[in-house]
Amino acid sequence: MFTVFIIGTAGSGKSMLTSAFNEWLKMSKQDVSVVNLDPGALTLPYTPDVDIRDYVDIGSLMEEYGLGPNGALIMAADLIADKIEEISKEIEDLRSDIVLVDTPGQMELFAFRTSGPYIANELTKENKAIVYLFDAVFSVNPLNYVSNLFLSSAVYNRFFLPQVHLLSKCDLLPKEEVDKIVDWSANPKKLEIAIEQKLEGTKRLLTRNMMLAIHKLGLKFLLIPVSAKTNEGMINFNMALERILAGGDKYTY
Ligand SMILES: Nc1nc2c(ncn2[C@@H]2O[C@H](COP(=O)(O)OP(=O)(O)OP(=O)(O)O)[C@@H](O)[C@H]2O)c(=O)[nH]1
Ligand SMILES: [Mg+2]
Repeated sequence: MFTVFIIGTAGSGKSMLTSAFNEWLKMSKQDVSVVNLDPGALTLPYTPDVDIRDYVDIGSLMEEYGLGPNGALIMAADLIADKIEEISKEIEDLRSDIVLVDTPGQMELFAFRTSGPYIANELTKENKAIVYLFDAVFSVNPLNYVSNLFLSSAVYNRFFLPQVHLLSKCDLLPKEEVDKIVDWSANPKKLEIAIEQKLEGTKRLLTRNMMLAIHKLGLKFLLIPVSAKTNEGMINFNMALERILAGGDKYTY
């Protein structure tokens, strides 16, 4: 069983991508299941096979403990960690070849508190990967793009799992803009030029130094443009995952 965690900032398109990729894999005759790990989700664009909302209820936590929504989400994450064996068994019983896990909207809850990496670790012991989403519209600005680079490095530093980087919602940008951002991800010199051209003063200085720091760490974040709306890029995305998880083979024969 291969498990794929979809991570990204709030609204970056995690749930839609989970849904679209699930459908796409099903069409390619792959044995796939979907897990919703977001206790705060009100509606989802897919029907989860395992749903964390069956284990914790944000509404009653808020009521019972007098918490705000974020306090309740933090408490929920700890409760989920306590029930991890049960949840893990429910996932295992699906006996799927590939499991897509949609993670909480508030990325920091999953990525930066101890419960998230614990959950990821305990949920399944087998082959895992992380898919990190860069929202295309947000990433047009080099300052935002570099901030996202930082966040994705922080995620990597937390989980130490193979990571695939996607430029999500690419249908919302003209092709030239998409190509430009992908170019930045492949070629730091191009990004440096964009920073010089588009930013000024302290912002320029800080962004450039942040970018150079990440580059120095030797972390590579080659972006694959995808759209959950048009299914553009799904083939490339899937190839990158197959390479990481299955050594280039299919998940299901
Ligand atoms: N045009 C376009 N819109 C998209 C795409 N993916 C997501 N969206 C829109 O972006 C918004 C957020 O999408 P979600 O999939 O809910 O994002 P999310 O990361 O799961 O959001 P949270 O879980 O609330 O943090 C919705 O309005 C989607 O319709 C895409 O590929 N193309
Ligand atoms: Mg979501």
